[in-house]
Amino acid sequence: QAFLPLVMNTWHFENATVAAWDRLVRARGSAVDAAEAGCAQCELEQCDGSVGYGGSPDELGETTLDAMIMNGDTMDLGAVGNLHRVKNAVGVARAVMEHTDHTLLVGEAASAFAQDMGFKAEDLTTNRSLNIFFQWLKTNCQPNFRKNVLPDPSKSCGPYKPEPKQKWRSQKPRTQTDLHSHDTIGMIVIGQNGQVVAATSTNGATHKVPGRVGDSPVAGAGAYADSTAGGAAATGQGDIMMRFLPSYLAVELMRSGIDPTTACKTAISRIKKYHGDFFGAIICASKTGEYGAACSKHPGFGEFPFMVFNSRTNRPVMEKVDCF
Ligand code: SD4
Repeated sequence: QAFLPLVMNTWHFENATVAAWDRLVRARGSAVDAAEAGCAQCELEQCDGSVGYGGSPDELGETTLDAMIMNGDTMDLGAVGNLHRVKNAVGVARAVMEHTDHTLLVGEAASAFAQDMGFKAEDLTTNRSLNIFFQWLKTNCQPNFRKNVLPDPSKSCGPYKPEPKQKWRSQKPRTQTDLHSHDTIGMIVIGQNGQVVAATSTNGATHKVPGRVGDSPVAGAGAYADSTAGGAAATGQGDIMMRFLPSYLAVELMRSGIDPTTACKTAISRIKKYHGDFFGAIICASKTGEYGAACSKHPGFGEFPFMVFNSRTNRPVMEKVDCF
């Protein structure tokens, strides 16, 4: 049985769930307002260091952000990729949706747009992100690092390899926070009126090649919303996941009458066919508020937590799904 309204998000980011619910129900905001508020809460709190400023430094040590928001009533979408020096990436994504005819702005020009729209320019580097960067430099800086490129160690170190994250994941997590590091907030909000909105925000992959944009700001990859079918949002190895548009697939499966859990599983299975143990998860909700989730089993990642707040739970509840 389904219960609207619904707020649902990836991982255990409970304050984000509550922020979205408060905006939707207590402040009588729209589902767009709520999804923005939820993701913005994580950006502010730097959820697990993987959302917002001060996390996932790239090969040059800089933190950049990816975010999107999609309105399933109008099918409008705004997104930013590789956003520099602006903390509130989901706010900028909403500005792209509401103040331009475009869908996705990237890089320095996206930052210039953000500043034009009144967002503050600030350094996204913190002691924490610098430490991560310098630790990585110590072990990974090889001068002649990219094929057919003359060595220029002053420029960058690399090549980018996701190993540090995978190695880290296969270790026993030390704390609850460690367990969930390096993850994106993906949120689905369905208003009482049936409006489906999906949003994401992340600082992406650690030690990425500068310029890399992940799945989170890509329509149908990081998230998708269509009020005539449902919504979905993904987290995990975006470089792989974005090739399969898992959020779009899940929403289309729900449109055809498939239940949300099966839709999520099918979207993950499609990727597993080619990448047996990729790291990734997806949450799905049908337009009536039924929901489900699925994740791919990966060393050190056997279950995936997600948050649900609806008129039945009447409070934020963390649920878990076993990965397969
Ligand atoms: C990305 N999907 O940029 C994001 C990061 C993430 O777990 O969710 N990591 O690839």
